[in-house]
Formats: sequence, C-alpha cells, structure tokens
Amino acid sequence: MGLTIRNIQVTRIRRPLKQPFQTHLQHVRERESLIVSADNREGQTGYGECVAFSTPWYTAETVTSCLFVLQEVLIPLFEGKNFGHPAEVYPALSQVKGNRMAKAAIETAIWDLFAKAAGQPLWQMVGGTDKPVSAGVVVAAEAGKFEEEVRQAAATGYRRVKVKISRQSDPISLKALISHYPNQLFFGDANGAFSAGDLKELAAFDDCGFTLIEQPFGVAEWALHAEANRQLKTPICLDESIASFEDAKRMIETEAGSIAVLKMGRLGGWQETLRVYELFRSHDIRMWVGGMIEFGVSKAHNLALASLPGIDLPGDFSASRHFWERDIISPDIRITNGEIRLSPQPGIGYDVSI
Ligand code: OSB
Ligand code: MG
Repeated sequence: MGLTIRNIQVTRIRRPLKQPFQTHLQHVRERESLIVSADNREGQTGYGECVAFSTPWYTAETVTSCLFVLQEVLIPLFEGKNFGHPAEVYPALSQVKGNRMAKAAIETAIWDLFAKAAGQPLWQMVGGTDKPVSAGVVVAAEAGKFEEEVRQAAATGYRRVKVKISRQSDPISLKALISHYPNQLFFGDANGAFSAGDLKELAAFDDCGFTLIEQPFGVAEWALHAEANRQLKTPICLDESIASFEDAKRMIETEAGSIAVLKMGRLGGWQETLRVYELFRSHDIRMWVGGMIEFGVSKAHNLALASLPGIDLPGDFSASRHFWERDIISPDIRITNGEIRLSPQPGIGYDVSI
C-alpha cells in the first residue's frame, strides 16, 4: 500500500503582475515561481508551488536557490520512494537544513498527489469543511491610487482589505479612510518597518480602526512585539516571525502576538503548518492564511488550509484576475459575495497549465 513516486519535475515560470506591488521593502513588477509536479505509477500528478522570490528581499531563499536545492538535493531523495502517508514526507527531509520553501514546494505536491490517489479533495483530507472561504485583498499601490484601490476592493466584495503601513504612512488619513467603510475589516501590515525607538509612532496607528497590526518590527524582535501587544489596544499579529514550530511556541511564551499568519511555504509545507496550527489552536491564538503574490497552485493549497476549523480571519485570498491576466489554474479563483467556494474535485481541485 501507500504511494510510490514515479517522477518529479520542476518548471520555472515568470509572469508580469497586472500592476506593480509596492511596499517599503520592494516594488514587484513580475513574479517568478517554480511549479513542482509529482507523478505516481497510476499517472496521477500532484502540484506544489515554490513561493520564494527572484531575489532575497523578503526571505533568504530565492527562486534560483530553491531550484538548485530541489534539483540537486531534494528530488534525488524521492526516487522510487514509497510513503504510507504524506505526513512522512517532511521528516524524511530532515537531513537537509533550512530551505523550507524548497521543501514546501515538493512536500505540498505530494500531499496533493495523496489526495488525488485517495479520490478526495485536499481540504477534506486535512480535516477541513467545505464552508466557503472569506476573500481578502491587499492594497499595495502607489500613493495616488491608494484610495481608489480601497474603494474597488470594497466594491468587489472583499471581506477584508490589508493595507501596507510604514513610518511614512499617515495615521490620520488612514483613520479617515477606514471610517468610510464601517462594514469592512482592515488589517495594517508593516512588514517590519518600525524599530525600537518607534513604539510611539506605532501607537499613532492604534486608533485607525485596524482589526490587527501585522509584524511592526523585525523577525526576531520578540520583546518589542510583546511590548507593543501590551501597550496597544489593536492586537499584534506576527507574520515573518513565524517560520517554524519553535517560533510559534516562542510567540505564545513571550506573548509577542495575539494573532498569527500561517504561510505554508515559510514553514516548510503541510506537515509543519498543521503542527503549528494545532499548537496555536490549543492556545486560542487566532489565525489566518497569508499569501506572497502567488499563483493558483499555491492559492489552492492555501484555500484547503483556510478550510480548517478555527482559521476564522479572512486571509490573503484575492481572485486569480487580481494579480494575473491569466492564472496557471483553471477554473480561475473567483469571488462570489466576498467568498471563494472550495472545489469538490480531488486534491487541490484545479487543473494546472504551465
Ligand atoms: O507580508 O504578507 C506579506 C507579499 C509579498 C511578501 C510579503 C507579503 C505579501 C503580501 C501579499 O502582503 C498578499 C497576497 O498575496 O495577497
Ligand atoms: Mg505580512
């Protein structure tokens, strides 16, 4: 029994974004990605997507480093391998240090393949329900287009708008903007833009009306985040800081955040993410699923994750047409009444064409 991997392939893809994605860290105009496909003997194919960027502006891993690790190190470990359950895949890679995004790309492909072999949607296999997933979008536009993009997001029906904030943002005008949309959830994502002396500046965003403030400080600033979480009434949410199960434990122990973002690529795939999810759930930490300007393969895995009980805040789930003229999956991911319906098809539930 179990599943024997027949062949694993990696394809490098590159697509322009419909419009530039601008933050204090980087302007992204096009997105490269790696799509991993894993076949079994029956001719079924599982898909995973590598979420590292072309250069190390957000994480140390890059498309090229992941391609190297996948081709030269990880894929050879899988040749002729038999797995009884997809939970066995991540531990089987423990001899390879770090490189979690490369690992996630291959590990998630095998979870998809297992679900397809079982004839079951992935969301069902991981214990989710088929309740539609709330859609959320990020506004990372140039200054002049900001208000218009928020208006469009609300008009499209998104349940949540995430805005990027930095020391250059004006809390007064943000507060005014947010107050125009009393039924809309707003998250403020700082991507680590603030530092030790800036707690007062950060506190100026406390009255904006954000549901949460995401990652105000650097990845390793546990004490600073804990301080902010104590002083501000807006809950602090950690994104970049949660890169392992140990980080999740540390967030709980230090009370550095009340809410966490789950990113499967950063954590190393499904198995590690499910461990972190269980830990947070047992400590009543609220969670949502984060994106990184991803194509449909990654989005489909993320939708399955968001179907789990207790993941109750709207994640980074925009329509396929938000970033892309054409996504790599069909059908497209579409928003209906602010929600995305889960596919009843086996595995990730979408066809992939790259
Ligand atoms: O902090 O969530 C982030 C994109 C690139 C790197 C980091 C982040 C993001 C986003 C994109 O905010 C959200 C999305 O894909 O919808
Ligand atoms: Mg973030």
